[in-house]
Amino acid sequence: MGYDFKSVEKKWQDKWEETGVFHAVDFSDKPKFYGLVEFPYPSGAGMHVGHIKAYSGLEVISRKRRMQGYNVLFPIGFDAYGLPTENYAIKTGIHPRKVTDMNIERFSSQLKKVGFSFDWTRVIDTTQEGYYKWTQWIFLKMFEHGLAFRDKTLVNYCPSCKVVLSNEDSQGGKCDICHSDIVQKSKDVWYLRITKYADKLLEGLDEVDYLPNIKLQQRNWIGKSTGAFVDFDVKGSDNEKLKIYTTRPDTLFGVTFMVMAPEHPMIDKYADRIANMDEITGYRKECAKKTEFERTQLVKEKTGVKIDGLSGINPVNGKEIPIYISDYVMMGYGTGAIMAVPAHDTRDYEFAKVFGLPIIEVVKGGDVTKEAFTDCATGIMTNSGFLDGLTVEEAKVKIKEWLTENGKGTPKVNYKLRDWVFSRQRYWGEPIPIVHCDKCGYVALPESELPLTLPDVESYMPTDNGESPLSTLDSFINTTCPHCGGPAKRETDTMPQWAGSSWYFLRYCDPHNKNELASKEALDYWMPVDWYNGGMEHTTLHLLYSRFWHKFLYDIGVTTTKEPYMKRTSHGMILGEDGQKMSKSRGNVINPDDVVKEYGADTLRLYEMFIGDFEKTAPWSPSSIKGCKRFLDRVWALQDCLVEGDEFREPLIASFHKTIKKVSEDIENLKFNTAIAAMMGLINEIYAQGSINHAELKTLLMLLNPFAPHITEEMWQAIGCEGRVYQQT
Ligand code: ANZ
Ligand code: ZN
Repeated sequence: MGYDFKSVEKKWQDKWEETGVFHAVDFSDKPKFYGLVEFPYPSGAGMHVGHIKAYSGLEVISRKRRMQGYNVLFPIGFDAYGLPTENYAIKTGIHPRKVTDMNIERFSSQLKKVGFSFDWTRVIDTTQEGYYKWTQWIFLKMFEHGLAFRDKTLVNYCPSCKVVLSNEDSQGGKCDICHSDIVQKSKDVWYLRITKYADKLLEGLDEVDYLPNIKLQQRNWIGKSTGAFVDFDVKGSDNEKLKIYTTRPDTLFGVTFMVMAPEHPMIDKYADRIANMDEITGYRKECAKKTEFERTQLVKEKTGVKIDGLSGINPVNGKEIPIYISDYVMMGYGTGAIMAVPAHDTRDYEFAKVFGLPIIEVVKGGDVTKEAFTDCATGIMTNSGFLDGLTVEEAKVKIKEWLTENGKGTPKVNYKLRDWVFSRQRYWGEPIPIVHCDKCGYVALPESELPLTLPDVESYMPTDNGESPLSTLDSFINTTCPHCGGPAKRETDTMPQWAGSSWYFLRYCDPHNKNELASKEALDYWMPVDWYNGGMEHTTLHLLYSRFWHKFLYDIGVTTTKEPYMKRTSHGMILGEDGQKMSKSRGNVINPDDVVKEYGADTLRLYEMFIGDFEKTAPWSPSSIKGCKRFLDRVWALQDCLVEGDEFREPLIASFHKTIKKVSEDIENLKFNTAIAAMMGLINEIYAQGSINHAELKTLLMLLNPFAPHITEEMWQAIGCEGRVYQQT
């Protein structure tokens, strides 16, 4: 008897939907489990096989949790604001609203065809007024608490997308969206003061169970370092001090030159005393063309210009120190100037070699005639006056005391983390609910005026001047000041795509609430997320941003837990058959619809869990899909050798218990592939044995159900078992 997956899968999917069996129950007495997957961006390309893998991990775990007696919340939604939709809309002339609705519908039907056990009553779409009202509300709260502010700054500007990008959206000096080169442009923008939360974001990592490399990424991005500001007197000036930031004040005796960022304001201040100002101006012009990424790359040859007319005085020994400008020093970090210790810093070493500057060893242990000795955290000080003979650790303490006592410097903690550029000059995003009044400045809209709806416009083309398309809409811009009632103008920038995804996990707890972003009771019951799985590409920024918003909401009493996610894991990407990243241009993209059509949803699910280690990348393999299909056919055919019996029999009894243990444990450790392999092994043993009894088949169906829910429900019913598999314990 053949297995007709087409009609069977559809039948069960309809039943699940009609009966609402996977709806999460608010406030049930059962223990709760909140499993979260990263909600998709509903792109025009439809779903990717990578999405299936991304959701299958927690799908299996959620189904297992239900069978373990948990009340499970396993939601899905759509992160639907963003540039690709807007760009598509511009190209085709179809309004972004329409494009988004079409794409969401397509994604939903694709997800349902795979049989995921999502709670479809809690679907979120970040572009709906009922949702973004609260995104705007959170922004206003941040504004109220001084965490949203305006600043003029050099921003990363993509001339092709005509949009200002955050550093994270322009890594490598390229636009994340269109991959063109970024240029630097001065602009007034909205910022979120994430730096205020740097320490909380670091400390919180001790409370959560994230994969070690994910914690490391969070820590590195925050980049906390402990060091000191040191003041060098500037010779040739009136009492001027050149302040530097260093993590190694213990190496002060090894300073042989200093470097300022090309943009350093001291240069302009003393322009009339600098003999080679022309040369310096020329160098500065060259630097202005480069992105931060180009400037900080280690591999390139060091360049710079010596400032002729200014030099520093080393506070520890009174030595005169030449000052250079060079693009390897950034204006935006520390003080924009450094003391260079070529013996113990690689970049300084390279610079010293190019400019023929002296190299003085101050920590013993390396060979500084060959290279910088940087691995010197445990070394002994030398050539360092009153620090000689101390360990590096001791010297750090002593020099900080000395600097403080002598008024030459102060201990200082520094962070790599920058404030978050929160403005986008595009149409398809949440309007920023702020009004600008000539008298009152930037004024928040009252809460009663939320949501500030995105106007439904005919033209959402970017403007030529880099301003938002909303800036061309007089009816939108002109308003009255909520504070003084006088004429005022609305903010025309919109929020970045990161906004909607920074709090969506809260909305799932109470998605239809009209009065609050979610009720306290619902948040109390469901939060924190017990397990969050997503792509490795989101373990830095999305995780950091959403933890920041959550911590802020905790501080103002909205949320009840300090951290949003108790556990975070990541899955590996699925590559094309050729081992390359799947992409339209390479023509190696696999459409999940085709696989479902040919082999069925159970086979696709099983295959994606079997394809290799869940956390690693794996190439697509058609022959392996066929193997998974064959396995399911063999499971189906077990009905032909079914015999009576309500206990495991010798000699299968040990194998059954081993498989139960292995599948249960492997699922918890994301070892889905070996769990499936164990079931395949068991089936071989059963066939070797010649028969399977009722109790044995029931057990096998329960074990397999989280992976292949359709075929197992069908067989469960066919062999006359009570209830449904997902109701079993
Ligand atoms: C002297 C020194 C000696 C340094 C040594 C390092 C090793 P993190 O850990 O990233 O905070 N630095 C400071 N400000 C800079 C800027 N604006 N642009 C480029 N480099 C800058 O590193 C801080 C170190 O990076 C500082 O400590 C400084 O070099 C450099 F053996 O000072 B150090
Ligand atoms: Zn006003």
